[in-house]
Amino acid sequence: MAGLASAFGSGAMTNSIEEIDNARVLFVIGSNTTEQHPMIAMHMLDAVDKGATLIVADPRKTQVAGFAQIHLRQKSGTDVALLNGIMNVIIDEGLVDISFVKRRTENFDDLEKIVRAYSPDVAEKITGVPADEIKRVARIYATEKRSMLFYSMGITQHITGVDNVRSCANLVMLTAHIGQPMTGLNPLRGQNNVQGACDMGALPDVYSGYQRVSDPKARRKIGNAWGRKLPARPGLTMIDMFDAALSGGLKAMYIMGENPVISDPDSSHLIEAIKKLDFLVVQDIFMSDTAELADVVLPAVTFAEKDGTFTNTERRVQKIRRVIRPMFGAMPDWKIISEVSKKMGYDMGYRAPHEIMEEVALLTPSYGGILHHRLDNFGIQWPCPDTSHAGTPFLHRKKFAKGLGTFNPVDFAPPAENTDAEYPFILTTGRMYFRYHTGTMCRRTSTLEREEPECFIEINPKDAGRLGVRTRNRVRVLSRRGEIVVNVLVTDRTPEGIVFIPFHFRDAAVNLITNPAVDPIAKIPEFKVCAVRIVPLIPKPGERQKSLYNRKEDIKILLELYEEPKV
Ligand SMILES: Nc1nc2c(c(=O)[nH]1)N[C@H]1C(S)=C(S)[C@@H](COP(=O)(O)OP(=O)(O)OC[C@H]3O[C@@H](n4cnc5c(=O)[nH]c(N)nc54)[C@H](O)[C@@H]3O)O[C@H]1N2
Ligand SMILES: Nc1nc2c(c(=O)[nH]1)N[C@H]1C(S)=C(S)[C@@H](COP(=O)(O)OP(=O)(O)OC[C@H]3O[C@@H](n4cnc5c(=O)[nH]c(N)nc54)[C@H](O)[C@@H]3O)O[C@H]1N2
Ligand SMILES: [Mo]
Repeated sequence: MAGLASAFGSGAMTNSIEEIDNARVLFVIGSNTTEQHPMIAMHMLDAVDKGATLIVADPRKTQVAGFAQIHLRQKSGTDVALLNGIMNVIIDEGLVDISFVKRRTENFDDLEKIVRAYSPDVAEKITGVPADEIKRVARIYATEKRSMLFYSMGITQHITGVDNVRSCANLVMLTAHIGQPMTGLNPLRGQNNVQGACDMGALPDVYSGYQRVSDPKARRKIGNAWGRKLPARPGLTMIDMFDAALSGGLKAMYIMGENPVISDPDSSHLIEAIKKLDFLVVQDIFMSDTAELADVVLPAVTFAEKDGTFTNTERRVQKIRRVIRPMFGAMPDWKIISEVSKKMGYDMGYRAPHEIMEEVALLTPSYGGILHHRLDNFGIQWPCPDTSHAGTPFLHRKKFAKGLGTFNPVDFAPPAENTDAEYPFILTTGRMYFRYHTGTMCRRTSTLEREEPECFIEINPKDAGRLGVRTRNRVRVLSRRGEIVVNVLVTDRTPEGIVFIPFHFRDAAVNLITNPAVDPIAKIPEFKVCAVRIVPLIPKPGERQKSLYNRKEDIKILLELYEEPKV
């Protein structure tokens, strides 16, 4: 999910969460912030209370859109056209920060050429957003100095994910909303430590700190520290790995902290690939759906049972501390990996997490001054080159990491799958407040479970009328990959022609029907757009609607969780 190349560096917030409070414009595109990043959303709502303008661009009427002064409801997968339209107005009306563009960027002429073709009227035709709204947003975002842009999966989970991020970067540079406090290009990263995992090189083409595997100097430096010659060729991405497993080129896999059986697109294809493997190891804190398919399951401990660090979306490295003793002989992930490595003939020699951090600091310029003993209070934001450095609240102050910021103009391209007579609806998928991903963790708490016990599909009232379905009716949802059965939720949260299903429910796993098409550069799947057909299911006379929990083992678990209401 990471490694999205931007015009000027790696994928973390350029600025800090605290700065949000005093920003004047918040442009939130493809992020359901109040539900998915509630702590960050609190800062946004504080800013709104102080008079900031909140602009949300999302096809769905999300909770955060309810707080916005302007809500742009573009058709799914048309963000490049929307952003080009906004930049067209900025150029046309002379709102470009010319001195910034001259001093700090390159390739403006190419951007101008492409963007000129996206007049507000052209952008309206593609996106469905009224031309006047596009003009209004362009003026507000460009003219206010303290304008912050935020994006999340609504921008990245497309075959044009990199194009979308590039368009956001183009907009930010065009208006000089970068390199100053209360500005910036701010991706809201997902998991507690996805930023840290990427920073540490859990990507196929980089070592820690985004030092490239293909760079002989980096390879030699790290190889020397480890006493091994390192391969010069980048590894495979996750999607490529499963394809290789399916074609027989990859024989064994070690999956750690991930439940791809539920979270990857087109999951029946994925399960087929897993079954072809000779050997599968899964390292998890619970028996996940993927662990059930493994030859060996290695039990890891949770965040509360280990020491170490997590790095959050604003690049802040924070210390975590063990508060309960590990149970059932489970071990921290680092320890399991070290033990496996030792058995395979290479002794990593770490005795505790702080020793690993010392090695990270030694080999990673941006983490050079980040050591456990310095993290006790508030943590430190990278880059932090040495132990006298206090960390970096916002990036790109004087120059971009690569020198000049490059405009990467992009043309609009449609999603991989379009609607037609057979599959007339666009399906978009995502999350909701009360659930966490595939449910291996959150399904174990009854307080969360009761909030939204079953999977649903959001359908606009007009579409529901045409289909003849009501809330809580059951429908089949079919794509070119497969089908699931879900409950209907009639709501104007989703616009006509678009339906939404959360991916949290294993009993109606939406990834059985999503499209595995990926962005050619970032290899991120197009979770946000595929084409589906909806078929109403009406119970026969005298029959009651069967529960979605229709598998034997699920009913058993369910009965254990419930008690009879007391009369
Ligand atoms: N409670 C809870 N919080 C979470 C998570 C969770 O599972 N549960 N997961 C965490 C993780 S790992 C992540 S990555 C984040 C994700 O956080 P978000 O990205 O905010 O969540 P999503 O629901 O995936 O999608 C965000 C929005 O994208 C919109 N969208 C769909 N198509 C398009 C489009 O074409 N363009 C635009 N602009 N928007 C579109 C959807 O309507 C949706 O509101 O949340 C994190 N926080
Ligand atoms: N349709 C659709 N699919 C999506 C998305 C979408 O928007 N739509 N979003 C995608 C995104 S952004 C994400 S991030 C993925 C998430 O997909 P996954 O990462 O596969 O989902 P999780 O349920 O978070 O699974 C994490 C696993 O890690 C385990 N775990 C937790 N803590 C630890 C630990 O400390 N050590 C170890 N070893 N294991 C641990 C949990 O028990 C769980 O089984 O889903 C992706 N899939
Ligand atoms: Mo994520």
